Amino acid sequence: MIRDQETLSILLDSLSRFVRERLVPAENEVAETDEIPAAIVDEMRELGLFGLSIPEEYGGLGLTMEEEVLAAFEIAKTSPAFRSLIGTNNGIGSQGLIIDGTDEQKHYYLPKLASGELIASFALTEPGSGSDAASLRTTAVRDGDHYVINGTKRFITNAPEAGIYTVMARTNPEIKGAGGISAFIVEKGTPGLSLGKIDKKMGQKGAHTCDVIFENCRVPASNIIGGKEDVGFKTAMKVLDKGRLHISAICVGAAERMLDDALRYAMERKQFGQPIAEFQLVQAMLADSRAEIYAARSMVLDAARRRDDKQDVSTEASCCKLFASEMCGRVADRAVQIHGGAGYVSEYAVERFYRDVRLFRIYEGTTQIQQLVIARNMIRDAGR
Ligand code: COS
Repeated sequence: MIRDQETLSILLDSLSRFVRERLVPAENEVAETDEIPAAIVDEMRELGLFGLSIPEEYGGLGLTMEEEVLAAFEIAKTSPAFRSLIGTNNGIGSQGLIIDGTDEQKHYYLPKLASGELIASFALTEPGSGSDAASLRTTAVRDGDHYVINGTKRFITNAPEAGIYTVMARTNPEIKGAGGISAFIVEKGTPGLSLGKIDKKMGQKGAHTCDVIFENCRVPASNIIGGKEDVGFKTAMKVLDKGRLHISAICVGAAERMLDDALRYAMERKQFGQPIAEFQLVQAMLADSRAEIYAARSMVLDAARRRDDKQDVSTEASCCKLFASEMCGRVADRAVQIHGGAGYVSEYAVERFYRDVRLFRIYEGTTQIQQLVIARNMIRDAGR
């Protein structure tokens, strides 16, 4: 749902320019230093990137899902680390509050997230609970007007930078599965909260993950999202429905970037007396990539429009995440292949992208979890 085409076009143009002129030239520095330069973070704040999908009444740009995926197509044409920094504020870090938070919680936290003053992160995964998220073991035990949280969360994106954590913890130990889980906002600096060392990842240098550890961490009872116990797993799943669409759009943008790089290389690189782009076997790789990107882009836009139309898009979001992330992996592989030996050395961005995009098939639900969600929903709907 595009509300105002002219304003959106201005936003997309300025994003595209920012990516081209500021972010792409800084990619190597970010990869080498594992840090996004502070000046760039400030510019991201000024552009409103931390609040793209936070409602306007809380200081964000309030983009609809369709507008957000169009913005994500642009942002993803550079290192995913830049997107990752703003991604949790717009996505999994803030959406729990936006979807299920109380008015008071929204008014208190969302303006700080929209401005980028606070970074949010989403703490669901644990050492023993990844795909089987409902088996999580972190506990939150009520003690007067507080909850006492104990447990460890793993691979938490932006945890080292975060000012608040959306934490899923078991408030009802009698219920082993999804039913006994609640979602909390925990602020940085709360006694009993500490961080593990930063994970050494295969790619996405500049985006940081680490363990978040809770040892008798006392959180005010008013910080339970929505003021309700035992509905936190559903909050997390609703958050992921939206997050999966966003990541799908990121897969499309990253694939477009890799294909642009591969096309440019194929037109410049000469072998057997002509540019390799003239060879039909190279053309096949270019054409298959173009067609698959187009398919993923169309799927993502369709699902985003349906979500704006208030439809349940759990199945569509999983279809998009499944197809777009696998597509992105295939495009990365072909882009390296087209670059030949040059694709294996770090002088070319495609070597870095190949490693960076591998994560897309894993986080916010693996490909196999998307298959499971799609098939389960099909069987449920057929039985109605
Ligand atoms: N929206 C709203 N509610 C949802 C939902 C959704 N998209 N998906 C599930 N629920 C509800 C179900 O309706 C069910 O509620 P009831 O018991 O009232 O019927 C409850 O949540 C439990 O769902 P379900 O029974 O499907 O849970 P399972 O444990 O069987 O499986 C999967 C859930 C596997 C789909 C879930 O654990 C998952 O998505 N895992 C991957 C986690 C992930 O993406 N991790 C990435 C880390 S975050 S970057």
